[in-house]
Order: sequence, then structure tokens, then C-alpha cells
Amino acid sequence: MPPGQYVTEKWPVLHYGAIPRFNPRTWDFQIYGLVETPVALSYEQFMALSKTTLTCDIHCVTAWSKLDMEFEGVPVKPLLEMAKPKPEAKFVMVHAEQGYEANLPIEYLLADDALLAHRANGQDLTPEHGWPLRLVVPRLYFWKSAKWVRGFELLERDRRGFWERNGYHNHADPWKEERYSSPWE
Ligand SMILES: Nc1nc2c(c(=O)[nH]1)N[C@H]1C(S)=C(S)[C@@H](COP(=O)(O)O)O[C@H]1N2
Ligand SMILES: [Mo]
Repeated sequence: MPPGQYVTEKWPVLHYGAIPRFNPRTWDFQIYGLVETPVALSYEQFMALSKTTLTCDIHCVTAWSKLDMEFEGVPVKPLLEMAKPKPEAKFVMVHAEQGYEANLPIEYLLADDALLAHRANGQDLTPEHGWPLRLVVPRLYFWKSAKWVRGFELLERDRRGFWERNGYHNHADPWKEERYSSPWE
């Protein structure tokens, strides 16, 4: 267990704002910014991508951890590679519904444990847990794992996302307890 965390059995729901409505006819997933080949997939095209499962623990900065979650979905690495990131792409801004953003170094999305999940623990995600699609980045605090995710913007220079502008740490490694920081750090 990362320091300062406790185990919870239930799966808490945590987010800012309202649960967005999902319309499969207008939904898309886009990869843009510093890429050779921008990607835009309809819901049907996205769901036709090959899937995998990932078992991992999740760690919320508010100190709960849930162990042995099983997520199912599209692995991020081959999808990002489809867009051919330019060499200067070092960071990714993850974009979700209603303007939610989370930033992270591109390495976390090019690792084998980053997933765009549509199912968890053998069931479709519920709307409050991010249906139809959420990011799962197990090695960072769970706020980086955007619910209702809609795309990746590849950047040369880091930019802070929603919680990162509102007092959370820019990097968010739970093993280093990177919980909070001021926006100028
Ligand atoms: N779109 C969006 N995704 C989000 C958030 C949010 O406010 N909006 N909150 C984050 C935070 S702080 C946490 S702990 C997890 C919670 O996911 P859960 O509700 O499925 O447990 O979602 C993350 N993803
Ligand atoms: Mo969180």
C-alpha cells in the first residue's frame, strides 16, 4: 500500500460537476496536437478496437485505495502509436466531457498499464464511474484517470489540468505521496 492510504471495499464515486449524458451518435475519441496522424474515432470505431483486461489497485488522493480492480478496455499504447506522436511530444492533456482536463507525462500513456476502460469488475461502467469510457492510469493518483474521457492532446510543454490548478500535485505519484502543491510549484 502507498503511504497514508486505507483500503475500502466499496467503490466511492468522486468527481466535480454533473454526470454527462452519453450520445453514441455524436461521441468521438480524438488524438491531436503534436502527432503525425491525428486520430478521430466514432463510438462504433472505438469499440471495434481490440480489448484487454488489467488488474490493478486504485489510489484516491483523499486516502482511499481499492485493491484488485479488474478493468477491461482498449490499451492506450497502440492507440497512441496509431497517431504517431512527434518526438517533441512530452506531455499529454487528457480531455473529458464538460472541460475536465488532467495532465501527465506521455511515458505513463506509453506504458503497458494504461487503459481506456469501458468495463470494471465484470460489468459495464456505470454512468457515475465514467460510462462510456474512462482512462485508467494505475501508477498515479486516481484523479489523473479521467472519467467520460474524449481525447488526448499531445504537448511539448506541460500544462496543468483541472485538479492540478486547484491545489493537487502536478505529478501525483502515490508512492511519493505527491498529493498537493500550490499552482506555482
Ligand atoms: N471527468 C472527470 N474525471 C474524474 C474526476 C472528475 O472530477 N471529472 N475526478 C477524479 C477523481 S478526483 C477521482 S478520485 C476519480 C474517481 O473515480 P470514481 O468516481 O470512479 O471512483 O475520478 C477522477 N476522474
Ligand atoms: Mo480523487
